[in-house]
Amino acid sequence: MSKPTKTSPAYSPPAGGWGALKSSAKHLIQSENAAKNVKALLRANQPGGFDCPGCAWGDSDTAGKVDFCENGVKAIAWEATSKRVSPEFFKQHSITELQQWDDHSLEKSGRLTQPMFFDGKSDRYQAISWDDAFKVIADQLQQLPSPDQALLYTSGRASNEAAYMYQLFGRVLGTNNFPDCSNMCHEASGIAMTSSLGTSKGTVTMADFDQADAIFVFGQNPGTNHPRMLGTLRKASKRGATIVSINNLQERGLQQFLDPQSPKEMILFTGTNISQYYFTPRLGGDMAILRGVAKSLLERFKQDETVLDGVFIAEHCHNFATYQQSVEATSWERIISQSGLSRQDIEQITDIYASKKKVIFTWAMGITQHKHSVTTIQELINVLLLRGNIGKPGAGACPVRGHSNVQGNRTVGINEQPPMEFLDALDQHYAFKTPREHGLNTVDSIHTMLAGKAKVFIALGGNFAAATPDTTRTYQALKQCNLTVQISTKLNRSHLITGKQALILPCLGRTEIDRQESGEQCITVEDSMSMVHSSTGQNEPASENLRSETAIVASMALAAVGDSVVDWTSLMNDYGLIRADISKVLPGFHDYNQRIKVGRGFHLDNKAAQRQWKTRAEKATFSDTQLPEKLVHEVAEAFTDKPILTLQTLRSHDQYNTSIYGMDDRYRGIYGERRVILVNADDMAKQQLKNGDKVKITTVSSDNIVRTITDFKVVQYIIPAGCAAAYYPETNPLVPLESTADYCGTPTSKSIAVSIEKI
Ligand SMILES: Nc1nc2c(c(=O)[nH]1)N[C@H]1C(S)=C(S)[C@@H](COP(=O)(O)OP(=O)(O)OC[C@H]3O[C@@H](n4cnc5c(=O)[nH]c(N)nc54)[C@H](O)[C@@H]3O)O[C@H]1N2
Ligand SMILES: Nc1nc2c(c(=O)[nH]1)N[C@H]1C(S)=C(S)[C@@H](COP(=O)(O)OP(=O)(O)OC[C@H]3O[C@@H](n4cnc5c(=O)[nH]c(N)nc54)[C@H](O)[C@@H]3O)O[C@H]1N2
Ligand SMILES: [Mo]
Repeated sequence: MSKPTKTSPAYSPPAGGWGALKSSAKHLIQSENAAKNVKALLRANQPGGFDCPGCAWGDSDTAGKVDFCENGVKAIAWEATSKRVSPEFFKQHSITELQQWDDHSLEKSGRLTQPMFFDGKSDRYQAISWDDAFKVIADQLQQLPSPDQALLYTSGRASNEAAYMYQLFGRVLGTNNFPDCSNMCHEASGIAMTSSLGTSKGTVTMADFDQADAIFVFGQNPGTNHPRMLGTLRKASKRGATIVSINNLQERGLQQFLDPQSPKEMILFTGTNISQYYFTPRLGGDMAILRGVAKSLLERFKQDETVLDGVFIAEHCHNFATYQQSVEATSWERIISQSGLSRQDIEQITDIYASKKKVIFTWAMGITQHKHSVTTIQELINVLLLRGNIGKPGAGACPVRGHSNVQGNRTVGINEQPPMEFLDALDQHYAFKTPREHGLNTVDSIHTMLAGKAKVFIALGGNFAAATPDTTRTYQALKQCNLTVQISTKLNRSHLITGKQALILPCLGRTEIDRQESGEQCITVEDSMSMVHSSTGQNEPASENLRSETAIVASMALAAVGDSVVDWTSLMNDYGLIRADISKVLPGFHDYNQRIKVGRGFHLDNKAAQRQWKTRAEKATFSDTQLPEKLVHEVAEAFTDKPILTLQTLRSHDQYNTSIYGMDDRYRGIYGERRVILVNADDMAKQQLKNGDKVKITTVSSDNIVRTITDFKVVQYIIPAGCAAAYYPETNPLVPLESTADYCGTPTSKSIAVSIEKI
């Protein structure tokens, strides 16, 4: 199945190009704030400007040039809309009524303007003052029999300053319960890389992409989700680097890209070919591919010693011999059946890999949301190690993060399993005793709420009710809380699935000016390449009643835990003081306030990138696990006689996670609807399904819980047999809470065994 790039049946122009410009213009106009937003866009990702809330891709060195993409335009236009959800709106619409609205209509209603309270008695939110809102939270927290009955969720858009204050608040309160979006996202990357390399972060910088001989893109759709990465890949491809995509769908952006920022390409309408090679494995087949590459390399090594980097392995690596045995014990038959690729494909991948001196592997959700994600990423690292592709220029491991500051949130302490050194540093700096027991991750939090053992749920951003798995049970869980609190910019599902009482606390967005007592503030974020830089909002706030996330967290903390341990008010008045605290507590942040003023900020040291290994063995460690015994469809066969499909739940081109901007998925040729399931022609024939037939989709699992969603339209699509794809969050009711990745608890959103039935 290996081939040079094939044209997608769905969309023939290159990704980007005039289509992207047209779509950007449409979203700017719909924001009803076009002129203001164009001005704002010119400041996106520029020194002194704001960090685009679109994604976590690194900034290129484009001082003086624009550095944003269609994704960023949508994110900014969506935040900087002129529409408002005021107290009047809540007078007009009851909670029960709003529950009937779809996600698109909810968020499209505009920016939240005022704190709102649902007191559990009427069916409506009513305006409340900020002080009274903080009092409600403090009362509820103080009534808990244990601080561990509180859950503090974070979505990765919060700034370093807000996230640091939030974790400090939780720990002064006495809990490590910090479920966060990364539990559903790149958790597996952190866990795998920590055990193999002693770092949870990527080892490359933007400069490495300029030097790599080959870049392998695993399980990622940058054309939609990280469009600025396409600019980087385009540049690499133009200078002759080989780009290889491994993805079960033939994503348009990975095939051809016409850079809207290149006038020449735009006028001549000639895009750049991105991937020279494109392989389409079955869902969950990547570990088997990588194992195949390792097996082939080890076989070739017998004839040609230069195939492996023997000096690097001898000097820097641990456990090679055991790994070698483990690879030898894996049969080709198993590798081929599990990967869904042929032996020739795998040999071809090995040819490319072995012929290049400097190689980068990037990956995202197609790798991290499977049952065996941690071992798959360990195998990615194993293959990199075999040829010394860690810790040299132009080579390395690059987990491409999602939310624009999800990496920074972890760095500053949003972690339900915090490192002991970090807690020790907090104890020392603030003179209190941090809780030491591990807290709850996202899925465990839902179980705990369901069991009635967590009663106050606070969310710093995000849309927990919609983003999490097993929707029916998640709703039940949230409803059992005494209080749910959402710190948000826009109305979403999580405001409507309430505890006995609920609060909506409206906050400033990234694009807005943040004024505190000491003057206008900047915040800081960290991108996927560990660059920390500042971000300064440019727009006037959507309402004068909004507060910054940092100020909301500080006021909540002051009301709930007082100021005997931390002087919340001073920190809130001047974020420079928060950064000064961070620089004392966390390594790598010395002179934080000074260094963010220079250029594009500073790079956080990555020991693995310098070939220093903070692993147990103090070496880069080969992981010797075997391929999974069975993939999900094989496990599911025991529970049903019906034909089984493995379903991946993914993003369309017109959404940002649970924020649905529109109903089109341009690059996949789907327009005007989201309730679709992409199925292979043979699978359709087997079940006598025609294009456009309506089906219900049911999870196949061993428990007695029925998980069904209905009224989905079948779309015939080029996808490996036995695999299917449909959009998130509509499909979240299908993901069992119990179906999580080994060692990291991430819901297996990219491999759910389902059956489909015509309705
Ligand atoms: N516009 C926009 N930008 C975003 C987001 C958004 O929703 N919209 N979300 C942000 C966030 S939080 C994140 S985490 C990232 C997500 O970025 P992505 O990881 O690109 O997101 P998904 O849409 O989930 O796409 C998964 C890709 O992996 C492929 N895939 C699925 N399973 C497998 C597999 O088993 N093997 C292989 N090889 N491929 C597989 C799918 O076909 C798809 O191309 O994007 C961030 N940026
Ligand atoms: N089935 C399935 N489920 C998934 C995934 C999948 O691929 N498939 N992906 C998972 C992944 S990778 C992730 S990261 C999670 C995402 O989970 P979350 O991060 O919880 O969800 P989002 O949809 O990004 O959150 C959107 C909301 O954030 C609020 N918001 C936007 N900007 C700001 C801001 O600046 N500040 C504040 N306070 N609020 C703001 C708005 O109110 C908006 O409604 O979902 C996960 N769930
Ligand atoms: Mo994510």
